Amino acid sequence: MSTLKNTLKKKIEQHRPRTTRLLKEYAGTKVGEVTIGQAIGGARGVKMMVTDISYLDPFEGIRFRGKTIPETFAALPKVPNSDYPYVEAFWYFLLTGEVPTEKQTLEVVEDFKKRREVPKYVFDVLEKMPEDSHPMALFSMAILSMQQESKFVAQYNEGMNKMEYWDPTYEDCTNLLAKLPSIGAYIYRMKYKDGKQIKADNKLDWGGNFAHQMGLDAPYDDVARMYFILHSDHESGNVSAHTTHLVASALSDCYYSLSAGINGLAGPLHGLANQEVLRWTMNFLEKLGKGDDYTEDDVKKALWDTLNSGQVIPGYGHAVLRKTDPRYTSQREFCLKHLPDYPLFKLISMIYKVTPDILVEQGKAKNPWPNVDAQSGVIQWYYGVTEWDFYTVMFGIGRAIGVLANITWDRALGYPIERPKSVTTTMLEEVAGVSSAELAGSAK
Ligand code: CMX
Repeated sequence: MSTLKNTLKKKIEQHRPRTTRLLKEYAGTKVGEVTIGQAIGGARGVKMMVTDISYLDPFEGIRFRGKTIPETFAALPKVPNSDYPYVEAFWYFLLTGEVPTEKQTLEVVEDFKKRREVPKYVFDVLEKMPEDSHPMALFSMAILSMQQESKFVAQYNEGMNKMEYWDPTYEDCTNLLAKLPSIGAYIYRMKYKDGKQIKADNKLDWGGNFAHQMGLDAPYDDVARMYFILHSDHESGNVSAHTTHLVASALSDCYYSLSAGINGLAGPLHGLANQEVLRWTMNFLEKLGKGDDYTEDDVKKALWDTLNSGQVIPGYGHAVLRKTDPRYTSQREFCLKHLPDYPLFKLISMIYKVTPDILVEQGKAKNPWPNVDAQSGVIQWYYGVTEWDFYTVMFGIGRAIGVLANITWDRALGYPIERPKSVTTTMLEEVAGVSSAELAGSAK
């Protein structure tokens, strides 16, 4: 058994009694109350999921296994001659909560390489899809097409003890994760580079090989590592993480579950916002027609036009965060180091300067600050990835790290099928002490 799997096994055995005790002795203890606002309003803030892999504080932002983003980057072993860590080390860290040594990391790097090869039929499926399919539809389809590879399903069908579920889930998740960068790069080159594909380089790590197969030189390998780690996990309630968890809770395997999570990430209020940010910005420049000769007032007017036409400003606001997203800050720091004078970065910075005040003045958004998506596209653009409808695929490759680690733990701790309760509008009116007859009267 690999060091990672063995460490994970020990961690699972240590953890199980904690969950069992809470369930046996404290199942009736209240965690919070649910209001009518939460029942109608997307369950915002309802504490009804458990994960130890990351935690999102509204003001501080994300911590992975207790570490902030800068602490995470500083702690993990780095790829030689790179500023960023091995993504494989991060996978080890998310799964076990332990920072791996260099040796343990390289063991995972080698394990991923062995699992990297994508079955040919996946590419056949992609090639048969309509030419104008969105890259996210292709990505989701590619993941789903591998479902019959599931070791979990094979062992389940043979008859497997519930305590063993985590083992084939771990195997499935690792097999799937190892292939995702090659699938993403294939989609990119199939759609935008005349289908001229680049073979994987087995000397390279997961992030480095993605850059290689995309056809992009250093430091894009570091951009990829940074991007994947930053987008990995954002606790459990966001649409992609929650969907993956929900589908997996029916004991659907990781191919079904991740494909579903990716479909949720493809929505413009979630992961697709990163493509929307670039689309908004390029539209702004095109409509203005003055090249880089714009003023703060031009930007303000365009933002107000967006709001006044009933649309959202992409890349701003968040369901949990109430401050600038540290994932935004981390990418901004990258830009300040590598592309401080790049005109598009200056425009993104100007939007950052003026947008929060405008959203506050409008008075609707609870959080006027930027999220991760406001700052990611400019980096891609700078390094030549200007096809913005591909951006969410890269978000999805990163997000897979977090959600696959989570469903492995879901199986390890025996979390049951998820099934919250719905009520009717009349029931809510009864709780509120109002009647719909009054409303019908006032509408006359
Ligand atoms: N621009 C304009 N209006 C916004 C806004 C924004 N950026 N953010 C929130 N609002 C509006 C909401 O649409 C809502 O309006 P209504 O009352 O008319 O329905 C109101 O402000 C209150 O919303 P909220 O409680 O502040 O935000 P929610 O938790 O409902 O939604 C989010 C959060 C992210 C969907 C929302 O802020 C948004 O639409 N942002 C723009 C899209 C975006 O950047 N999404 C990416 C989020 C990060 C990610 O998942 O990748």
